Amino acid sequence: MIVVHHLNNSRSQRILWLLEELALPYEIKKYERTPEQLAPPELLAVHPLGRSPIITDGDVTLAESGAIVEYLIAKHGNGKGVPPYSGYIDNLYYTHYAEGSLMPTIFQGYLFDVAPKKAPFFIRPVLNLAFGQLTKMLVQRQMQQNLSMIEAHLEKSKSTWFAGGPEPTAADYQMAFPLEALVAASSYPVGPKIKEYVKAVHEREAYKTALKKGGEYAYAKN
Ligand SMILES: N[C@@H](CCC(=O)N[C@@H](CS)C(=O)NCC(=O)O)C(=O)O
Repeated sequence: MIVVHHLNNSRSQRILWLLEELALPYEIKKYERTPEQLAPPELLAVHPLGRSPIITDGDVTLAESGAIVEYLIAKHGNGKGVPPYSGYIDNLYYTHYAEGSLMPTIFQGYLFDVAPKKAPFFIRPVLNLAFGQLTKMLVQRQMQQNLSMIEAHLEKSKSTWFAGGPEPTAADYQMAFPLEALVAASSYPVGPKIKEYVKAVHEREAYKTALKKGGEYAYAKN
């Protein structure tokens, strides 16, 4: 039996969505974020980094959502979730880009925003100024480039999905999380194609079922 070590409000929602699309039996072991929004220490007993998602499948314990998505499609997909030949490169790129480039940029923006708020009140004005400058110099330009690239890709895609095929592939399971987070919880100017894409993900029956099973998740908003 596949077990998903699932943290509330987290990337592991993408694994539940995939498992529902593949119609596989699985078990969810739920973990709650601490008041500091971190994963609880019990996850360290499953994997040395103690972050979610992690799956166990027989004697395999696997972390890193991209690796989990590729493993589940290859080992248990029965041909589902595989891109068309013409979409092989797009699938490869967006599967890795989601966590390799996009998420770090989003997270950098989040840190620059939150750092002054966590500081003692008397140094907040200085930090606001410094982190505001960093956000302008580093994050805003990068976010604009990232969002334009994704918007242009979705505009030219032959279908709703990143690899241009009839069904979601690994690239979609990886890209849906950052895109829905950007739509639901950021002030970045997200383009119409990205919004349409997030809506299409949320309309999948498998996604809805995964959402019910996963519990608290703040980003399923259109
Ligand atoms: N690149 C990893 C990121 C894993 C990760 O940072 N997960 C977050 C949940 S979205 C987490 O466990 N955060 C809690 C913590 O860092 O303590 C992946 O895609 O699996």
